[in-house]
Amino acid sequence: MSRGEQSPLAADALAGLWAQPPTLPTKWLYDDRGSSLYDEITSLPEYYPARRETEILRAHAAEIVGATGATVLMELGSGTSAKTRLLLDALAPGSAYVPVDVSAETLGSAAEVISADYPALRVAPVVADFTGELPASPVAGRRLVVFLGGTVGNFADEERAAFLSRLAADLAPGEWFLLGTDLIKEPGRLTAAYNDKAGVTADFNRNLIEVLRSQLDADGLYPDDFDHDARWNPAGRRIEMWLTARRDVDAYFPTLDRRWRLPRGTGLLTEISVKFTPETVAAELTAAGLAPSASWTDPHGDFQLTLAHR
Ligand code: AVJ
Repeated sequence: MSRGEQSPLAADALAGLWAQPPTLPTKWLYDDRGSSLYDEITSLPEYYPARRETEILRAHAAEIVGATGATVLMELGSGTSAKTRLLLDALAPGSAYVPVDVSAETLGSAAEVISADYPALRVAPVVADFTGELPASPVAGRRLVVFLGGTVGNFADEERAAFLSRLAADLAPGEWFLLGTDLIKEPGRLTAAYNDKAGVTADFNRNLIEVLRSQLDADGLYPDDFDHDARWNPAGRRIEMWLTARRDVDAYFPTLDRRWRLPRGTGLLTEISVKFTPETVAAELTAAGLAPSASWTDPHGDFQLTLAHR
C-alpha cells in the first residue's frame, strides 16, 4: 500500500471506533477464525436459527428451486455451504453454483468439497464483499440468488433497504431471490441464542479485538479486557452484540497515529441481528421492487424463508 492509503479495516476503524457509540462493520467478525467460530455457533443448542432453516429447506428445497426454473444458484455469504446442499440437490444437472463470500479460505475449501460431491455442477466461487454491489455472475443463466441464515438482519434498517433495492435492480426480470429471516419471538429465547452457555459466541465476538490488534498492529488491545454482551432491543427489533470494557482501555494504532480510549463499562457495538415478522419481510421486499411469491416457516414458527422475483 502506498503512503497515505489505508487498508479497508483501517478506514472502517477510523470511521467507527471514535463514533458515539463506537462501532465497527460486522464483516470484520468473519475472518477465517470468526467464520469457523460462527460455524461452531450453528450447532449450539441455544442457536435455533440454523437448525430451523435447515428444517425448512429439507421440507421445501425441491419446491423452491422448481418454482424458479433457475440454472444458476448464487449464494451470498455462503460460509461452509452446508445448508445449500439441500438446494443444490434440487438443481437440474448442468446448472451452476456461484458461492460469494468475504472469507477466501472458507470459500475455497467449501467450493472444493462441493465440486467433489456434485460432479454434474459447475462451481464458480467469487470472493467478494456483497455489502457493496452484487458481483457479476461468472456464469450465464437465470439466477436464483439466495441469502440464508438470517444474515440480512446484520444490516441496519436503512442499509437493508438500500441493499435490497440494489439487489432488486441487479436482478433481471424473471430472476429470483430467496431470503432467510429470523422471526420475533420470546426475548429470552432470542438472547439465549446469542449468549450460549459454552461461551462460543463470546469468543466469536471477542475475536474482533484480535482482528483489530493483529491487522492494525495495535498496542494495548487484549480480547480478555472485554465482556461479551448480547441484548434484545425491542424498539429496534434487533439483537445487539456489544463488547463492554472490563477496565479502561487505552490502545494505540500506529497505522492511524491515534489513541483509542474506551472507559470501563462502556461498549463497542459489533453486530446487530434484526428480527422480522412475516408482514415486515413482505413489506421490505415489496418496497425494494421485488414481488414476494411464497414463504415457508418451520413447525415452531421460529424462522422464515421467502421467495420473491423481480
Ligand atoms: C450469521 C448474521 C446469521 O445474526 O444470527 C450468530 C451471526 N452472531 N451469533 C446471526 C451471529 C452471533 C448470525 N448471522
